Amino acid sequence: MKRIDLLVTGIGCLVTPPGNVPRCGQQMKEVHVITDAAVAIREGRIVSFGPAKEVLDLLADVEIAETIDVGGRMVTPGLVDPHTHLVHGGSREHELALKRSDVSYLDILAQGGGILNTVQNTRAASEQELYDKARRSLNEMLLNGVTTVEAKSGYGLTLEDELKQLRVAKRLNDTHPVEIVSTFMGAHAVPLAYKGCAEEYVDFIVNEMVPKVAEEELAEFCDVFCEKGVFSIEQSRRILLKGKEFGLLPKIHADEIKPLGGAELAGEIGAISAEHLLAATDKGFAAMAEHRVIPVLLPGTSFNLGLAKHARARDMIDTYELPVALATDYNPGSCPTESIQLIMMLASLNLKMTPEEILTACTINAANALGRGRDIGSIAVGKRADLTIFDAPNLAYLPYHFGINHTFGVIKNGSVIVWNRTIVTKEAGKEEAAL
Ligand code: IZC
Ligand code: ZN
Repeated sequence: MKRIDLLVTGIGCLVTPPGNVPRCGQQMKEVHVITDAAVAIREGRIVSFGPAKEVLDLLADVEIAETIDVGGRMVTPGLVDPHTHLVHGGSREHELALKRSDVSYLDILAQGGGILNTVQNTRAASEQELYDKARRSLNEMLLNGVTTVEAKSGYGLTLEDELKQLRVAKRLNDTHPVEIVSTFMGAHAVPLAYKGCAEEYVDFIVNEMVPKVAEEELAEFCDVFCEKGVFSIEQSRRILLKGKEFGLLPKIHADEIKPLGGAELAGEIGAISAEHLLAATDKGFAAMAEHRVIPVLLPGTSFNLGLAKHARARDMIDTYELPVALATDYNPGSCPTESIQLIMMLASLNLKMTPEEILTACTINAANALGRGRDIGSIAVGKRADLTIFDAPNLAYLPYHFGINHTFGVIKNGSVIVWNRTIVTKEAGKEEAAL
């Protein structure tokens, strides 16, 4: 071995799911735990990890540029948040009272509020304003231990405004140490200009928006809010297949409120993931299992909407052997939180997932929901050195001691970017000082 750029020592316990591929069913519980561990990093990638003694023996004659001691803390792969609506203008705290007086999410939308309120604010905001706001949220996510974030458009709903949101996401990716993965979601709501003419808006999405987004290489994925009163199964199919034709892999907000059959559609068209799934049926789960669709569950949303119903994570894992992933769904309406650790607690409380399953869901399965399982999502030789350092003695401690941030430090691409709960560097291989 040649030189090592960074040696991370003093790891009380290193916990990681193994490998690159989605971990299904009972595999989700199988995580590797190594006590008194070390990780060696070169050029942003992991070159060795394991019991500290073994790693140090291997490095006996190797030049080590920098060593950090994490003081006995727990280290996991950097967390991955595979479903957010990161870039948007404004906020919707005025909807809180409506929600608490039992006006439903879909009724607020039907009355021109909800998503459409954020559309107004996003259109009115400059790129710089959207960038500054999203960057603050991204810093929160980073301080929570997240190293890769998916970001959807869908608050523009005109070609120019959708491109504006996607360009902001691209600029964030270029300038902030956290990696941003972009999803085009022009089919988030039917804009007021097309009220009563949803089909014409769908024509516009498939004929104008999808080709332009693909041509400008502004997104990797295409998503649709497939829901009663929003986009139908037929409309969702049309949009997602057109996206696929243009190289945008399908994702779908499926069966969140009504069981429309979004999970079945996800199977049929070979979506990479289907999200929410509170109302999904057994037939839907079977279709997802057959076509290897990753369920991305968002327990913060059902919590914040005050729903009694939760996604059937146990059935998905135990019966259908699906590779469940978790995400914040950070958005200004149904889930205004950047905290992935709150989501981890809710996955324990309401989805009855074990701490091991939760880690797998927030790392390797989430990475695969973004098509990045070979690069991130586990601690393995050759993968990116994205690590989260927790002030916690073990995995179960995270959902147990709830409501606070346990992240002490974060390493992204081999650079220490959070230390002692503070963002510490302007580097990490990005063009411009971000922080
Ligand atoms: O702004 O309400 N569910 N889209 C679908 C959202 C929630 C985001 C929002
Ligand atoms: Zn969403």
